[in-house]
Amino acid sequence: MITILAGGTGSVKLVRGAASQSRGINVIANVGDNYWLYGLYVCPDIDTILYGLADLLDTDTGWGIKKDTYGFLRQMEMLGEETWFKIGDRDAAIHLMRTNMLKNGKNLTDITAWMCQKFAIDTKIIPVTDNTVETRIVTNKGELHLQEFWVKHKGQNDVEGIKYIGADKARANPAAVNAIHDSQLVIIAPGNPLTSIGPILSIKGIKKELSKSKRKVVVVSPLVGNKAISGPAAKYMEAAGMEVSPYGIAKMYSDVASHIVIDTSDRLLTRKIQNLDMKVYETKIKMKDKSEEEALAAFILKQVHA
Ligand code: FO1
Repeated sequence: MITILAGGTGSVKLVRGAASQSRGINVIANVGDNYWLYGLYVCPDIDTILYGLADLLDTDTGWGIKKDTYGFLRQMEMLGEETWFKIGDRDAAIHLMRTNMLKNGKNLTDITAWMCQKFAIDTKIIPVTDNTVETRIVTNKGELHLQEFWVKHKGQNDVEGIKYIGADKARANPAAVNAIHDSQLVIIAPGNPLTSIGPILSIKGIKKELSKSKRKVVVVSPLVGNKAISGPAAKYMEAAGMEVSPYGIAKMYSDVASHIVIDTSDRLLTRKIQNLDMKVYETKIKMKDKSEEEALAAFILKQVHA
């Protein structure tokens, strides 16, 4: 059994690669990006994994459903609503069903399992918690929800810090804790360390189980050199006072992971990372197409052993 900790657009490629190599994959999904909009509960990271595995993901944007239409959004605009968050028509159906099921007393875990069944996905997508955890970006202009900072304001404000509101009270999903415990290998996907994986680690029960399982946990660097493969990871890492490099990544995860995969071009850092008591693997980590997703997943499954 293999478990992958995953956020959004950076993580889905590895999840897809792993699912092509092995059955019985569990994905523990971030919920910190979840956002209420027009009375609908949007779970971007769960949906990105869902659409990615169902081969429905819009791979140009990295989110949403490919070839979706935007009639619903145009109508909201006509009604005077803000439309900076682009919800497509088919995507909206997912949020609507989820919201109705929540209103009828179902929890996010059961709803997500039902969605996986509807999309005929045999990978298990497990929300890290059924409680609310909200990632907020502290900026020079005040605190913003991650979606407002990144999508509405286009990540323009200076970042002073990141908060995971509700994490201290959130109960780790027992299915997530069991998945970590029962897996031979746990992979931390190359997602944003502070806004995709950080909220997962901010939940005590998850961090504790990972620390206990450290010998079988491998992290895949989301950086090559001092640049994020995609998204604003470098900006957030700087604000958190971290070194923006695969070494900074290794340091952040060194209490929950004992293996790290870095890009071959970063091999000069291997020695320094080994001093953190981590085993280092060098390979090509950028995944530009399906064959590269499969190649990286196959490399990890073959090379990394507890
Ligand atoms: N990202 C954008 O940059 N612009 C959007 O309008 C946008 C809409 C959107 C709708 C549904 C969804 O599931 C994701 C969406 N995203 C959009 C992606 C999202 O903001 C983030 O990339 C993730 O939360 C990060 O993992």
